[in-house]
Amino acid sequence: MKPILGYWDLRGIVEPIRYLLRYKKVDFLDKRYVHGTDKWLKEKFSLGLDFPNLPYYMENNLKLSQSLAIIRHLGAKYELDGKTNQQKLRIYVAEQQSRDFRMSLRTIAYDPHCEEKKKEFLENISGSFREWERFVGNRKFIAGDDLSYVDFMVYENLDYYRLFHATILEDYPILKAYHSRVKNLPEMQEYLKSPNYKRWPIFGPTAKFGGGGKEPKHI
Ligand SMILES: N[C@@H](CCC(=O)N[C@@H](CS)C(=O)NCC(=O)O)C(=O)O
Repeated sequence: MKPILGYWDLRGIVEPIRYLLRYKKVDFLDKRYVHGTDKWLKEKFSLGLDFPNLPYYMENNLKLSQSLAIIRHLGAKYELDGKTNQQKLRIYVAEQQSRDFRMSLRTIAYDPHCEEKKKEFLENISGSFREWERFVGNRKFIAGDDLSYVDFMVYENLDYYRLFHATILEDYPILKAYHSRVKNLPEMQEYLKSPNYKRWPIFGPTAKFGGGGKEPKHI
């Protein structure tokens, strides 16, 4: 049986996992549940997951939920989890930092006053961008010369911020180049140009930004 990756029909927290599987050309079922239907709730408690949730990943007898557990598993399985201790440490730090970085954007994206708060938010988040800029420095990827699973997470965050504010990466040339480098990996391009990739929406339907409606022109 093919591996199955289950999630909502949007990018959300699962897209970095989709990137990894597509990058490795894994033949898997990208199972998408549509918001507003009860398909997920009907299946949720009968899939044999310890902690039923979305995303989930199934491969032979392995049944996992929790997006970080899934991406760590796949990172190890496909040798995208750092080659040295030093690389692994950078991956661990970036993984957690990346979650925090995403949560900042998620919080404003779901805020009913998202638009009014946007300017102040962008001023406050600039410190995080500067930290990421220093962290990447002159490296090709987060861990160094070698691509790892965390690159798919960091790329996705930068892409969300770019969607939120079209010119945000212009002030951070290192991050802009890094974002392009990951995006232009031939395997990524193949996926991004394929009908399997759905670039919008990026958040759930209750988000004030990214939850649906018309996609931004600069997508
Ligand atoms: N910590 C979990 C969070 C999972 C989660 O909150 N999933 C949301 C979508 S992002 C959901 O709608 N889950 C389905 C449910 O609660 O039944 C993870 O990283 O996988």
